[in-house]
Amino acid sequence: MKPKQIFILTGAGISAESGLSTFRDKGGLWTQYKVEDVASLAGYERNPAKVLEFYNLRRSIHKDVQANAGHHALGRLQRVWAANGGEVVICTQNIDHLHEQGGAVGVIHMHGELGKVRCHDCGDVSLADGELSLHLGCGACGRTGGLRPHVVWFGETPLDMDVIFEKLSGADLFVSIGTSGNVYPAAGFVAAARSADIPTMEINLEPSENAHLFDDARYGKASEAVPAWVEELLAPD
Ligand code: BJW
Repeated sequence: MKPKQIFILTGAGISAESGLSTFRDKGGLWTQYKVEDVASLAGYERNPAKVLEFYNLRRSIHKDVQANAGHHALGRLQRVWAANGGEVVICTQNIDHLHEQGGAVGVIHMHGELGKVRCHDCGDVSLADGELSLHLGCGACGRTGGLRPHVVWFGETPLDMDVIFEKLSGADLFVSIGTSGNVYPAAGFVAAARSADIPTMEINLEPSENAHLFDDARYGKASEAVPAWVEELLAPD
């Protein structure tokens, strides 16, 4: 029988073929930058200009990328499932907007969004065009210098965890796509699904750290493996 509620977790691998670097692969971001310098609050407090430079570089790259066949296939799956009374929840660790560009709606960005900033002083979150700088003022409280990228760094609490666990516990299929399974709490979702007797599957270029926890797996490029899986699901019984 086909699943009704599908919970999909995605990571950097789904956006790799759109031209965005992953983190831990050869040549990935964490092989070029020190995580503790650019992805921790302590690093930001030590050298905010350096952190803003890192995110400005990524903002300029993200501006020009396009969703690939993997993102589009998930958008299509979500639409067809909704039209038939089911639900596909897409929860991404990615801070890009390629799922939305691929037609997905209600995407949960558990590690934040590159296109937004958050005021370190008042917590206000807003869209931000152009370069981030220490000279920008917060539209809500007016303070200058406190606008940081709206992303989740190590040691910070990922966003929307209540919704995530509610949706995950109500799913009847958990699918993990393009993530290495190194970073918690996302890396723990497969174990949570298993302990709730929810079938699990991973789609990745290669077996992830958690490969042994999945009931099923498909290994290959996201741009091919994801559309192939979606076609199978959409095929008549
Ligand atoms: C393809 C492909 C293709 C390539 N097709 N596939 C000790 C034990 C357990 C936990 C901890 C611990 N010590 C500390 C912790 C907690 C810590 C953590 O997990 N650390 C580990 C590293 C040990 N976690 C945290 O601090 C998190 N917060 C937290 O735990 O709060 C407590 C809390 C929990 C629960 C409820 C309430 C409170 C926060 C983590 C924040 C992570 N932030 C980053 C940066 C975000 C902003 C930015 O982008 O700059 O998020 S780090 C980075 O890693 C980014 C990613 O979202 C995240 C995951 O990476 P991802 O997506 O898996 O990428 P890769 O590169 O690792 O893998 C890519 C995969 O794709 C590979 O497998 C490839 O094979 C594959 N691939 N090409 C298909 N074409």
